Amino acid sequence: MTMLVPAEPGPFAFEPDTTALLVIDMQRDFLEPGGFGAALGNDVSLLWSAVEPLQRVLAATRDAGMTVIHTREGHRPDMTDCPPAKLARGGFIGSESPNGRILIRGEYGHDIVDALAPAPGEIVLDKPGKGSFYATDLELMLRNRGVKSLIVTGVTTEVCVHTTVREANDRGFECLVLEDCCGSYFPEFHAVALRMIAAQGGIFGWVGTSVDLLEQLPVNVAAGA
Ligand code: C5J
Repeated sequence: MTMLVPAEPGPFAFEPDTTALLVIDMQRDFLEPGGFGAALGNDVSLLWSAVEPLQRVLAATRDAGMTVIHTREGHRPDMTDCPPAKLARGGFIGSESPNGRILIRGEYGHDIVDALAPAPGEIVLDKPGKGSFYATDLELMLRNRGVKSLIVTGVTTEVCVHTTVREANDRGFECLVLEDCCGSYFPEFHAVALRMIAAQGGIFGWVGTSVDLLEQLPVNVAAGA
């Protein structure tokens, strides 16, 4: 059952059985006041435009029985997995905040926002870096499940989403990035990051919208086509 989603630079073909939805770092520390994003001086409200479309995509992919993976950027409480070079430029990591220690696993702020809470059985992947493949078992899990394509969403577009798409592309996974399900503190970076993915014949992957994906997904899956 191959599905075709209108996208740039051309239609994205995928099969739900071999496709996973990746929801990257929709954590309180990036989306809510008092966390990492806010400590860096960003307007965290800019990321919330992705939440409602992502809720719809999550509902459809769950209905379709697709693999759903949520990632969380963060570190062990003793921060032994946080490179000094990262800490030096993100000096708030490990600091106390109203939501607990910033970007530390187990803290309230490190977890995913309530609106996008993982459903039972969905994979929640903790990662110490920007890329979802770096120092994680993501590739192993995808290969074990026979996943070939990824629908990529989350924040921020030009940092963790982009790094993950590049890593995935190098590993042979075909990525469709849903532009309305991603977000950035810098609208211009969001736009350019998406253009970079689809440029040059789709040098890193495809860029589409949740609306176009959802036009395909529920209808075709419900019909068992
Ligand atoms: C950042 C991320 N922006 N999840 N992390 O530092 O994109």
